[in-house]
Amino acid sequence: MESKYWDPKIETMKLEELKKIQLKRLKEVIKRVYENNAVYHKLFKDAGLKPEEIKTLDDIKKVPFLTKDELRKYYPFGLVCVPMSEVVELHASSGTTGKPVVGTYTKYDLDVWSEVMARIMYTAGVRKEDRYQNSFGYGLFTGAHGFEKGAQKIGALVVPMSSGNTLRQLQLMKDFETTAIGCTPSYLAYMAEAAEKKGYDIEKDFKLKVGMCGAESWSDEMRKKIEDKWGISAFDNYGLTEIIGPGVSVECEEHDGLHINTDHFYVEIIDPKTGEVLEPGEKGELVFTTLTKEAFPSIRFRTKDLSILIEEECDCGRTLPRHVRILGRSDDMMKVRGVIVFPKQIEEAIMKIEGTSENYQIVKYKSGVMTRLKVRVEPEPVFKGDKNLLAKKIQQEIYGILNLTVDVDVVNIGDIPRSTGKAKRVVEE
Ligand code: DLL
Repeated sequence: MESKYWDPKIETMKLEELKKIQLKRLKEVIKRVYENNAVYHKLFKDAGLKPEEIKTLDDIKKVPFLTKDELRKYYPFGLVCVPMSEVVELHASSGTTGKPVVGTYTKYDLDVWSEVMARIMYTAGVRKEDRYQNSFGYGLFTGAHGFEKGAQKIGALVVPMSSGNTLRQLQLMKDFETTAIGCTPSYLAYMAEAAEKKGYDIEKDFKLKVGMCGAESWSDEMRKKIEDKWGISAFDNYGLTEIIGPGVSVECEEHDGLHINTDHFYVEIIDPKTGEVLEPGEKGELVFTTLTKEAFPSIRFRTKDLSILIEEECDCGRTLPRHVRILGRSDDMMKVRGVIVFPKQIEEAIMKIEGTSENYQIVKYKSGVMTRLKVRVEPEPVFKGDKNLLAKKIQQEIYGILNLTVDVDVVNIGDIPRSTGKAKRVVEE
C-alpha cells in the first residue's frame, strides 16, 4: 500500500532522535558560518561566542538573533557563506518595506528545497497522478519556483501558469483537468468568483481536489468559504525567503497546526519584547535557524510572525512539531483606542457573517491624534438583503471579538481591488 508519508523515517521519528540530527546539523552550520562569513564571524565574536561552545540544542540561546536590519545592511550578498560561483539560483521578496531580501541557493540547497517541497505537497495529498496548476507568481518571488520543484519531485504534472490572466487560468484548468492548484488564498477566492461570473459550473467543469495556499495571512473562516466554493481541501503553507521560501511548514489532513520541517529548520518561539525563549503552548514570535543551507544560512532569524508551538504528536501520526496558523505579524499589529488589533481577527469576524464575500479592506486613518479603523466589505453576489443590517451584524461580530466599535461599510461588488498575489488588506487613508 502507498505510504501516506513522503519520508516516513523523518516524519514519524521520535523527538529524541530528531533532536540528535538537529544538534549535529546545528554544530555544523554554526561552524560553517563562523568560518566562512565575515558578518557572522563578527556577530558571534561581538557576542563572545565560539562555535565549540554549542554543545547542546539549548546552547543556541547563546547565539545572537539575526533580524531584517542585518539583512538590509548586508544587502544583497553580505551573508552568503559560499563562493558566489557556487550560487546557482536567487530569489527575492517584494521588499515593500525597504530593500528586498535576497535568498541565494547552491545546487545542494535546491536539492533540499525540492525535497521539503515534495514532502509538504505530499502531506497535503499531491501525488504523481496529479496535474498541478502553479498559480503563484513566477519571477523573483519564491512561491512558484518552490512548488514547481516539489511537484516535479513527486512526479506530478506541472502547469507553470503563474498568477493573473484569470479567465485563461480557468479555461486551462478545465481543459487540462487540473486536480491541484497552488496560489495565495485571496487569489483562489477571486478565481472562484471569476468562474461563477463567467458561467462555469464549478462542480461539473473542474476536477480540482487540493489547494496549496499560503504566503499571506488567512483565517479558518476564509478557508471554509474557499473550500465550499471549489469543493476542495485547502492546506495552509508557510515559509519565507529568509529561510528558504515555501517549504518551512504545512498542514496535514487534520488541519490542526502546520508541521515544521524541523530536520532542516530549527524553530524557537520568543517573547517579541524581551527575546526570551518561550515554551510550547506560549504565544510569541517564530525564530528559525536553517540547519542545512549552504549559500544563505539564517541563524536565529526573527520572523516577526506570531504563532504558538505544539510538540504533541498529531493524529496524522507525524511527530514533526507543529505551529498554529500564523496569528499575525508584529508589523501588522495595530493599536486602536488601546486595543491591539490584528487584521486576521477582523477577517474572522467578517467571514462569520452570512452574506459577506471574501472581499474586504481595512482602512486605517487618523482622527486627530487617534488611529481609527473603518472596514469595507462586499456582499456575496447573491445577497439580496439589507446592506445596513449586514453592516450592523459585522460591526457587532467585530465588537464581540475585539471589544472595539469600528465603522463598517457594505460597499458595491467590485469596489474592492482584487489580488492575484498577496492581498493588501490594510490601507491607510
Ligand atoms: O511568502 C513564501 C511562500 C510562498 C509561502 C508560497 C507559502 C506559499 P515571502 O515573500 O518572503 O515568502 O513572505 C514571507 O509572508 O514572514 C509571513 O509574514 C507571510 N506568510 C507566508 N506564508 C504565510 C501563511 C513567502 N501561510 C512572509 N500564513 C512571512 C500567514 C504567511 N502568513
